[in-house]
Amino acid sequence: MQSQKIDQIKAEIAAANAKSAEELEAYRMRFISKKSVVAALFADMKSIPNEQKKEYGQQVNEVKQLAEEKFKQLIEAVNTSRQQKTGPLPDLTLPPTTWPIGGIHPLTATRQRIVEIFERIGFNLSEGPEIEDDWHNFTALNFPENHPAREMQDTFFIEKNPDIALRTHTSSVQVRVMENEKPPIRTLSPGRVFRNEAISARAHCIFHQVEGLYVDENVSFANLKQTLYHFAKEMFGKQTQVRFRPSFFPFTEPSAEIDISCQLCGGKGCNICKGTGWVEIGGSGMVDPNVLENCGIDSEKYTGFAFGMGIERIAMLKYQINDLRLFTENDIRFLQQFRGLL
Ligand code: 2U9
Repeated sequence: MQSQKIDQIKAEIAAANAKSAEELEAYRMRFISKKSVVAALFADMKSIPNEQKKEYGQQVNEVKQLAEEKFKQLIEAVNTSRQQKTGPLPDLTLPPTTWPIGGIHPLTATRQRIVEIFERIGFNLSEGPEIEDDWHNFTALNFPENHPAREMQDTFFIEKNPDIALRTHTSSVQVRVMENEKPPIRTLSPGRVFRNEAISARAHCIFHQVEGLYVDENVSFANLKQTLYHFAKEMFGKQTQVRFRPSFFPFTEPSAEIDISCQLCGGKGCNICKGTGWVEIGGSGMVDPNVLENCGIDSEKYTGFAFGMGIERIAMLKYQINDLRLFTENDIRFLQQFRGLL
């Protein structure tokens, strides 16, 4: 009875095969593990009459050895077939290969920081198309019919169609916001803009802007100044001074250029600020009533302020970068310096 069982298990072991790790595990469970048929044979020992115990023990030990021997062979076979399929395993004791980790592009980091500062004081983000029509890019913004910015040499028109162009500023996004929403409006539009200019250290035909717009009842120039003071100090540090210089833009009245105290010399005068102690970071002003009306907002009831700045310019001032072309050349030696920025 027992010897029949032993013969059957021996035959099963001899016939066993494994082509995969799963089959190998099934074999281990059946013949090697604590719950295996071989373990059961050992457990049967107590029901064997004493005079047969010795012989039975020898037979069971033999089965155990056969099972283990076969297990080794099967492991070997499965490994060989895996290596034939995928090649030999690498040396798993070697230290791992480390790949250089990329960094955030300085323009992205600068944009994110600007966005964060304005989001915290209640501005939300708006986006719009890079290909614009004349209305949203120029006419709604109070550009006169003969304004030089509308000329081919300043603006990229699509297929010489005078109505469709690559946006020259992200103000066009804010025109869309005003057309679609009612005040209070507090919105920030970062984005890529295009101007037909020769590429140099100080100018590029593609660059990035952030423009802000706040429209509500009783919005004043004092609100504009306070908002930009706050921004300048958050962006460049508490010691930063801000000044406004009168200027002109078709879409704001009055208008002002925004200067901050030079980061390099702290206002004493150096070659970055050309000896003045001040550097320009953007423009601003009270939204021209014509612009509000063009966008369907009652200019008797509402007023607004707006500002704009170049992200490249802010990044250049913040990180002391002296050539705009570095942002787009993807020179790894330049980019690596900004690793871990965010
Ligand atoms: C609406 C109305 C008015 C946004 C403004 C500026 C002044 C400005 C420049 C800074 C450097 C562009 O990147 S730059 O060349 N921008 O000087 N932008 S006020 O005025 C708006 C915006 C939207 C509806």
